[in-house]
Amino acid sequence: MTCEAVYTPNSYKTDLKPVWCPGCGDFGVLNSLYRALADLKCEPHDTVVVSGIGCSSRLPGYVETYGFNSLHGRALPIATGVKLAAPDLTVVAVGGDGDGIAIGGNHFLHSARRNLDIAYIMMDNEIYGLTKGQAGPTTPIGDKTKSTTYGNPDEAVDPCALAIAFGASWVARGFSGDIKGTTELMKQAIAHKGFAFLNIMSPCVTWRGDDQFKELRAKTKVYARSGGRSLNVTEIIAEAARLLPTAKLEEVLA
Ligand SMILES: Cc1ncc(C[n+]2csc(CCOP(=O)(O)OP(=O)(O)O)c2C)c(N)n1
Ligand code: SF4
Ligand SMILES: [Mg+2]
Repeated sequence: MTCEAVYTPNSYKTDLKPVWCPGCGDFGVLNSLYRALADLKCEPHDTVVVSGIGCSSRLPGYVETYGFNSLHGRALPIATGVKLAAPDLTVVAVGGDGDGIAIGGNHFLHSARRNLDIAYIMMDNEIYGLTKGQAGPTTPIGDKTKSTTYGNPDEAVDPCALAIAFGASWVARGFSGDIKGTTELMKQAIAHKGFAFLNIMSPCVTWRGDDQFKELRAKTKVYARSGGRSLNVTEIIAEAARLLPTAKLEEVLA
């Protein structure tokens, strides 16, 4: 007789209490991940959560699986090593926009291109949170931050568009304030066989103010492309079409 373990979201909580600021969007991401792991019945001993450095990169310490809080920008090389050494493990890489698009940008592009079976969850607050609020690659043009007191002079990068351009086989964008929707996207990303990129807009209440929550919710949109394996592509493309201006949609899906 075999006995299947029963997992609930609480099964994945560790004794560590998150040190994020009250109201940080990353709480929503963490709670969604607990739910997704439970729904997928991920065995903690067969699951690894790998991060770089940043507020968001503290997340592996709060998840009762194997975990690795590594170096700034290096979540994906380490996740790649784990997956190559032990292909049967479920590998989830997590981190911030700075970690994944600035210092780790090159790893992000080539991880998408290699299409290894890794789910990459980016907590995008459009800022360097841990180092006290400097502008990063996803900070909108014109935004005033600690390092751009007269307004950010640079155009922001769209991480989803980059992932699609480099061949990621599953791409989506969520919002940390929408736990139900984010959980669903995480389940799809983790179940997807190939590189799945999930860009979760996750407000930094300390360095971006209360309005960022509202702005990010309004901006949240979904892009997706699939190699035809585990996604209902029609559904996702329809969602993208609903949310994006036609010109942008054509550009992204071309
Ligand atoms: C090699 C290296 N360069 C710079 C830093 C300083 N540093 C730590 S976290 C960080 C940026 C964090 O921003 P992000 O990845 O977006 O995470 P967040 O804190 O916003 O969640 C930087 C520049 C570092 N730790 N290591
Ligand atoms: S500084 Fe910002 S990103 Fe970091 S824990 Fe606080 S609210 Fe979250
Ligand atoms: Mg950030």
